[in-house]
Amino acid sequence: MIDLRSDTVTQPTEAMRKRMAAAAVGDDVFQDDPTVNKLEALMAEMSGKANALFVPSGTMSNLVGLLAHCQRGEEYIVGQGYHTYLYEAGGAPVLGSIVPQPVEIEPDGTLDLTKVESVIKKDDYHFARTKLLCLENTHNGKVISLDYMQKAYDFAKSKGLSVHLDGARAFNATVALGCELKDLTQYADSVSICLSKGLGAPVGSVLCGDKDTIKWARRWRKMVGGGMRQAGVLAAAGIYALENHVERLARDHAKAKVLAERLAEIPQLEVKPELVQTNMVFIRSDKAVAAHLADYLLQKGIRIIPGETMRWVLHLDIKQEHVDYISDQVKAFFN
Ligand code: TLP
Repeated sequence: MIDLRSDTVTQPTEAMRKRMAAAAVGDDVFQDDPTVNKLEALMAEMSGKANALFVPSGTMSNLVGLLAHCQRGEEYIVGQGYHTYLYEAGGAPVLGSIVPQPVEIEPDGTLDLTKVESVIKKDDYHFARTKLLCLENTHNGKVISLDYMQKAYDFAKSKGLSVHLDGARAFNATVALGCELKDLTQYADSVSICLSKGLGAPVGSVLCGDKDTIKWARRWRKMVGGGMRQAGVLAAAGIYALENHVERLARDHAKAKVLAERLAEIPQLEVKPELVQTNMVFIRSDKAVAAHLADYLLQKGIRIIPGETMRWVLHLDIKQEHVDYISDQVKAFFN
């Protein structure tokens, strides 16, 4: 099956499974799993932060990150369509009693800082206290520039706010920008990075930040049931991914571009190859046609999520020859 629904669907490679099987483990709640400790040290080093914390998912990493910055009744400003607002089942307000203040996202995936400024609450007991600006990079496959990151960070600091970066796909951003992770993460107080997306690990995310932030996040992780025991088998997959699967993300980006170019030749679909920056292709089509297309492709061994706007995601398990096969099958459907 060629699965385009997300880059979360990747299968661990043979070499990764070997590293997992051979991992030295301990009880990570006691902080004595050597492989988890190694992964956390590696991620802290790569992100230029003092500490890091291994957690089961990006959702939990964002949650404990937000809660490390905001106390009950405090507010975080966030993009209307960012994962930390829209796709985490309302975890931050429900579990953490913190208040999201969504702001419309600009076409390039950033937040307009004038709009952000306009929703910062003044110090008045009628209002929630604004504490945090939450960004996302990449957002819907779009890379947010270092220039914007710096501006947003400086702006946040001038307003006394912290910055959390949902960097679920931060490595897609750094590979596209041609920079190191720390060049990007220097503009955030905390960053959540997923190992289980384009990097191809089966499970896991890492929250990076200063000592205090990670100390709080560790406490929240325990509270929400994310304290794992012999988690070194999972951390080993993450270390393997960091060592072997970062640079190769460029290949996913190239495949996405080629796929977008091929699909753009089909008049019934609206695709803009020039907007493809990383591993995601967005395709607009008639909703009913998309549903038929999804059924047709499934019979041909290709899985997509149908819709008026579809996101097709390229990853480790989709080879160049699959790109040819996918575009041939889509063309065959429309012919
Ligand atoms: N996103 C998933 C879905 O939930 C939409 C996907 O298939 O893309 N931040 C961002 C920007 C994400 O895209 C995701 C996953 C997460 C955080 C959460 O990661 P997990 O799935 O590990 O909780």
